[in-house]
Amino acid sequence: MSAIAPPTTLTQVRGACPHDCPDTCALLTTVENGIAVKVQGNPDHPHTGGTLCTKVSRYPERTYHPERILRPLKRVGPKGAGQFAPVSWEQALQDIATRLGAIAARAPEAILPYSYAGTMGLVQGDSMSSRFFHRLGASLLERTICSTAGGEGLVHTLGGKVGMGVEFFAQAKLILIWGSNSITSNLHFWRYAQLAKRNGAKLICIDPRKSETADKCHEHIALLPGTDGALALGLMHELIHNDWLDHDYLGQYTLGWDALRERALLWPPERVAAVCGLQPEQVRALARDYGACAHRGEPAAIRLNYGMQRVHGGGNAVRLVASLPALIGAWRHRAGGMLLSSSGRFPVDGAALQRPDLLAPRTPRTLNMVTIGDDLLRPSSADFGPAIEALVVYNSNPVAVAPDSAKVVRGFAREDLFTVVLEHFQTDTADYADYILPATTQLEHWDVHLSYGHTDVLLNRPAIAPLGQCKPNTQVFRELARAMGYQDDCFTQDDLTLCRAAYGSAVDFDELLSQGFSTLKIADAPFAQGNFPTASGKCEFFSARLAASGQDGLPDHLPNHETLGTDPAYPLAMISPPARNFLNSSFVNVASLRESEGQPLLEMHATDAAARGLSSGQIVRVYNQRGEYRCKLTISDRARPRVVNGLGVWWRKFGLAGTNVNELTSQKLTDLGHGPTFYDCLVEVAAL
Ligand SMILES: Nc1nc2c(c(=O)[nH]1)N[C@H]1C(S)=C(S)[C@@H](COP(=O)(O)OP(=O)(O)OC[C@H]3O[C@@H](n4cnc5c(=O)[nH]c(N)nc54)[C@H](O)[C@@H]3O)O[C@H]1N2
Ligand SMILES: Nc1nc2c(c(=O)[nH]1)N[C@H]1C(S)=C(S)[C@@H](COP(=O)(O)OP(=O)(O)OC[C@H]3O[C@@H](n4cnc5c(=O)[nH]c(N)nc54)[C@H](O)[C@@H]3O)O[C@H]1N2
Ligand SMILES: [Mo]
Repeated sequence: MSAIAPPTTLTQVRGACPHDCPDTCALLTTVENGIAVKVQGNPDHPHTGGTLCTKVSRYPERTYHPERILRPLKRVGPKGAGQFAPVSWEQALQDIATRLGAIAARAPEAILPYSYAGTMGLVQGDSMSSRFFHRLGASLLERTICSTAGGEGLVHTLGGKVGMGVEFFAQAKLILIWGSNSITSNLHFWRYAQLAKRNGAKLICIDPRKSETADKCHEHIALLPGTDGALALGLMHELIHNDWLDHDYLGQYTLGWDALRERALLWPPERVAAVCGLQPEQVRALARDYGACAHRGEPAAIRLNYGMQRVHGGGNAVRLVASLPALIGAWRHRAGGMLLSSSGRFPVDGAALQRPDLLAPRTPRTLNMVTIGDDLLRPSSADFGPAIEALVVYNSNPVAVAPDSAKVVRGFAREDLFTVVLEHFQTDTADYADYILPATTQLEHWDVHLSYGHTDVLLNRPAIAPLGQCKPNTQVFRELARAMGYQDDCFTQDDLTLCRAAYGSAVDFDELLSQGFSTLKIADAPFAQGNFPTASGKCEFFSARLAASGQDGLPDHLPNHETLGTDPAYPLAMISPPARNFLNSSFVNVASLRESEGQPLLEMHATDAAARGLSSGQIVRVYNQRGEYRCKLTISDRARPRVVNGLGVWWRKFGLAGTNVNELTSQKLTDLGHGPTFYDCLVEVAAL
C-alpha cells in the first residue's frame, strides 16, 4: 500500500446532558477524527456514576440522524404541508428581520417567542433569545407547561424549590416515591433508592399507574389521579390521631399548625379512601409506616415528582405533601424530608443573561404557553391586545406537547401567521413553519447548567464542530439582532462569556473548566433547625402571601376540573405520563427508540375492557368533547379500574391518523402557577 492512513485523533470531551430531566448527567463524548463516536456518563461525577439512560446513550444516533436539518429552509407548499426548500442564512435572516421589523413597527406584542426546555442550558435556553425579544418588545411568555403548580406549591410552603440532598435518599429507611416513575424519568435517583432498599429501607410507590417503578417497590398505592391532596390530609389525620407528631419541631419551626390540624381532622381514612379510590386500611397503613419510622428515629423521605401536580389542585397537593415532613420532624435527619426540585438552590444571574432592562419603559403583556391553542385563535381586542401575528419557536415542539391539539393545530395553520422554528428536526411544529433554522445540538455548542434533581453546576463543552450550516440558538439571535440593526453591545457577547455570566462569581468557573462540574455548598440537613427560605423562616402551612392574594392561605384538597363520575359520556379518567424511551416528544424520531416503544399505547384494566368488549392489540378510538386519539389498546394491570394510561408524547405524524394524546387534554389551568392539567382529563374508549 502506498498511501499512509492519517493518524487517528481521539479525544474525550466533558459535557452535560441538556435534556429536561432531574438528573442533569455529566457526559463524556469520545471524538474520533472530529466525529462523536460515543457518549457515555462521566464516571467522575458522583450523581451520574458513569451510567446514562438508554435515550442519551443513543445521542450520536440522534446527532448524525439522516433527517437532521442542516440548512435553513423556507416554506414552499401550503401552510402545514411540510414542504420546504433550502435558502441561504443571509436570505432567511434578512427576510425574517424584515417581517418581524414590520410587525414590531406597529405592534411588537403581536410577536410571541415560544420556548421551553428542549435544552435546559442556561445559555442556549434563555440568554441571547431573551435579550432579542426584550429589545424588540415582544409579548412575554409565561413558561408554565411543566412544573409551575408544584413550583408555586413549594415556594408557598418551604420558601423555594429546595429539598433534601438526593444522595441522602440512600440512607433513608422509608421512601415514598410519590407521583414519580423514577426508573423512567429520574433514573439516577433510583440508584440511590436501590441502595436504600439494599440497606433495608421500605419503598412505597404512590401512583395511579402500576409503573415500572411501582413493580420494584414493596408497596403500590394506586390512588385516583388528582387525589394526592386528600391522601396527604388523611395521613395528617392519622399522624394526629395516633400522636405520631414531633411537637417540638411543629412548635418551633412551622407556621399555621393549629389551623392545618383542624383541617386535617376533617379527613378521616374513610373519607380519604372514598375520594382516592382506596381502602381505608391502605391510608392507615401508610400513615403507620410514615409515623412509626419517625417514632423510631429513622429517616423517612419523600421523592415527589411533577406527575402529581398536572391536575386542577396540583399546587395545593404539593403544599400538603411538602408539609408532611415537618409533622414528624423528618427534616431533622439529612436522609429525611422531601425533594421535588432542587433548582431553587442555584444562584443563577438571570438578569445578566436575559437583560430584562432592555424592555424598559415598556411592559409587554404575558401569554401563557399552556393556552397557545386558544391564544393563536384570538382576534385583537382591548382585553387581549393585538392578535398574534408572528411566532418564533425554539427548544419546544408545541404542536405535539401543548394541550388541546385541535386548537393548537388550527392556530399554527393560520395562513396569516408568520412562524419561525429553530430545530434539529422537522417536528410536528416545524411542519407549520415559514422558516426552519437549523440548530446545533449539545455536542456542538457551549452551555452551562443547573439541575432540578441534584445540586451540581455542569459545564458543557462542544465536542464537535456544528454539522452542516447549523448554528447555536444564541448565534441565530445575535445575527437576527444585527439584521434588525440593533447596536447594543450585549448582542456581541460570545457563548463562553455568557457561560461565565450565568453564575458570575457565585461559582468557580475554573473548576467548571477543569472538572466539568462544581458542587454547591449546602448543609446536609438544611432544615433541621427551621431556616426555611420563607418570609417567616418556618415551614409555612399557612401562607400569608396566598391569603393576601385572595386565596385560601391553608392548603386543601381541590377536586379535578374533570372529576370521575361527573360526566356519564366520559366515564374514564386518562393520564398521559412519559414513555420510557422518549423525553417529552424528543427522541420519537430516533428509530431504535421508537421501535422499543412500538406503537402509541393506551393501557386499560381488564374490567373496563370487558365492559366495552375490547381486546388487547386492537386499535381504539379514545375520545372526549375536544377530540379523538387513535392508538393500540393494551389490557394490563398497569392501569387501575376507571383510569386509562395514554403514554406520551408521540409526534403526531408517527401516530395513528396523525394524532397524539394531546388531542384529548384540556387548556384548563392549575390552582397555583397557571400550569397545565394534562392528567385531569375524562375520556371514553371504543373500538374503531
Ligand atoms: N424517560 C423520560 N424521562 C423524563 C421525561 C420523559 O418524558 N421521559 N420527562 C421529563 C420531564 S419534562 C419532567 S417534568 C420530569 C418529571 O417528569 P414527570 O412527568 O413527573 O415524570 P414521571 O416521574 O414519569 O411522573 C409521572 C408519574 O406520575 C404519575 N401520575 C399521574 N397522575 C398522577 C396523580 O394524580 N397522582 C400521582 N401520585 N401520580 C400521578 C404517572 O402515572 C407517572 O408514573 O421527568 C423528566 N424525565
Ligand atoms: N399529554 C402530555 N403532554 C405533555 C406532558 C405529559 O406528561 N403529557 N409533559 C409536559 C411536560 S412535563 C413538558 S416539560 C413539555 C415539554 O415540551 P417541550 O419542551 O416542547 O419538549 P420536547 O417535546 O422534548 O421538545 C423540545 C424540542 O426542542 C428541540 N431542541 C433541543 N435542543 C435544542 C437546541 O439547542 N436548539 C433548538 N432550537 N432546539 C432544540 C428538540 O429537538 C425538540 O424538538 O411537554 C408537556 N406535554
Ligand atoms: Mo416537564
